Amino acid sequence: MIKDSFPGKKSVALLLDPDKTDSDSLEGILSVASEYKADFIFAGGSLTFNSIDNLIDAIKSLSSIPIVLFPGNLLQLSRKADAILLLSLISGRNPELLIGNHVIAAPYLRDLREKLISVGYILVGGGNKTSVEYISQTEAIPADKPDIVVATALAGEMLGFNMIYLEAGSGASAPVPQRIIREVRKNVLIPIAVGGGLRTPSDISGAFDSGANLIVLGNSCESNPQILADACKIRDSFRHRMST
Ligand code: 1GP
Repeated sequence: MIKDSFPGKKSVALLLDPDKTDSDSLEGILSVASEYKADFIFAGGSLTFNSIDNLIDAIKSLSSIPIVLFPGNLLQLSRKADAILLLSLISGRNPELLIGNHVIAAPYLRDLREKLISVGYILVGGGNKTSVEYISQTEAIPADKPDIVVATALAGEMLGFNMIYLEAGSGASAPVPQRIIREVRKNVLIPIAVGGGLRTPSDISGAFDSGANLIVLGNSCESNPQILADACKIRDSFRHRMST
């Protein structure tokens, strides 16, 4: 079961958005993901022009990498994924994204319990306002306020979330600062995922080095699939270092 090992060691996830993925690009990026053994395919996005089930079917026909639902909204629930992130936007104060949507989703999810991974989802502001901030109608925690991020992550851990997700927002001009990841790592024991604006090998190794267990890559892989291969190689070198 994915949930039990999620994410047990340094891991890489490729994020595919149903609205940004066409069949040609899907084939190309999934062949890189399979060759370099990406750990997970995340499926989800901020808007929902296209069906998440169709995307999951297409991914399954091309790869055997576990698919993790990363739902941007209730229209993106699916029974087809191997695991489901139950995200609570704990950096914000929008009650629908803290508990309201979960109440609506719970009856649908009750027989999928073994697939659920509860996530304390924390937006960290960079510069530009991101889609997730606008759509969620919440404010990200400013990147120069690490104490607030740490306090929020600690509260998430105390409330029993399985994982903390530090999110700069898809296409963010800068990723979550490494000192923030480091501070959160020092303070919580549960796994930390980091995503948004990771574009270069040094962004990726910096995030791992600062304590991220899982890094999530979306936009950068669309324009430069090689970055996914680089990320997997960096992950492998961290795993190797940790096992020696
Ligand atoms: C997942 O939102 C990210 O956490 C993905 O961000 O598209 O900027 O990689 P990018």
